[in-house]
Amino acid sequence: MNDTLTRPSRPTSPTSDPRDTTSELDPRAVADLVAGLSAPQPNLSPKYFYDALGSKLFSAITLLPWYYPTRAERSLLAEHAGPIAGTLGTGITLIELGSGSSSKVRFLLDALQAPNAYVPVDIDAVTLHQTAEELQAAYPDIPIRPRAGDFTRNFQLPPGTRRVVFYPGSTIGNLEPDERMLFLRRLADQLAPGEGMLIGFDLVKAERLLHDAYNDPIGVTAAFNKNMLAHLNRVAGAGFDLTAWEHEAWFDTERSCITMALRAVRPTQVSAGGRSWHFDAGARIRTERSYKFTVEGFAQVAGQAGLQQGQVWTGGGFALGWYVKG
Ligand code: SAH
Ligand code: AVI
Repeated sequence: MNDTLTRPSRPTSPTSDPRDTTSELDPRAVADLVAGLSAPQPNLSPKYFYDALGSKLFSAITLLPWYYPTRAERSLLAEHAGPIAGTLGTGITLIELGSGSSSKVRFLLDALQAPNAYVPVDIDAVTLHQTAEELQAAYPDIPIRPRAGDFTRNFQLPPGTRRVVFYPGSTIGNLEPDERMLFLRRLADQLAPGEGMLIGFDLVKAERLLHDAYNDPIGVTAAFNKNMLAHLNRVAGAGFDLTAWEHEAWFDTERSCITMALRAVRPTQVSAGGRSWHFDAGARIRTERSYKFTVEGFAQVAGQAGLQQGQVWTGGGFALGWYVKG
């Protein structure tokens, strides 16, 4: 037997989803890329992490021993499913923002009394529709109505009986404070009195734990971070050289957030939308901020958006709170 490893005869394409054969560019992604790279401190929105591969890399992150938030939130949901379902109420329309693999919602769907419908919303349409199909098979009596799209862009809540917005994962922590406020206000304005949001958010904790959660030694977080460049090469025609950038993540004490960035390991060029940018070795592009909160601080944010804090369940350095429209 010949056990020599063979190389593929052609180099594989740098696309992040090998099944995607489209070459059409997304004009919004091109505009975001041009604006982000032209900023005094170059930055790209974390929403560009999530193509089909990015969603899978995120799922892999959730299995890492160092990434505590997913395990902590799942434990809260498992432990308090009954009281949480009681708080949310009977016959609700459950809308999940950033549903991803929709694995956490199963705790709620198992515990809720006669939910009217489940509406998962996600920017990664491939993962969204695959997951919705699996979920529909597992919960044949609950209508599952997936909606693909960017929830930060003029998102309209679907109509329904007593709507509850489930926003887990501390995905809210990836919005900047001004975006977060606008976003929560826009949602709160659409809710009727008594409707509300069940929000998962990460708590401030020892810097070492935070650092390790975003700097895993296996390199999954680094791959997740770099996949954004592969995604933008595909959808925005960005000419990122994937070998020229490395992952960085550190805790920013002043802002109380982890910042993730890609750092040029040598001088490199990027071109897109008829523009080009030069990055010196050591230059950074910020790709994500992940804000960490206190329960009191988050209650204030919610209050300013018109949502009143109800019960909050905490554990494992994570919080899951009910915020209701008054
Ligand atoms: N809720 C899951 C997944 C969190 S990862 C969990 O708690 O584990 C963040 C999810 O939000 C991803 O599935 C990503 O595709 C989605 N997402 C991020 N930004 C988004 C946006 N602007 N609009 C819609 N979905 C978004
Ligand atoms: C989805 N979001 C809340 C994750 C976070 O922790 O900010 C994304 C992530 N970034 C690196 N690891 C995980």
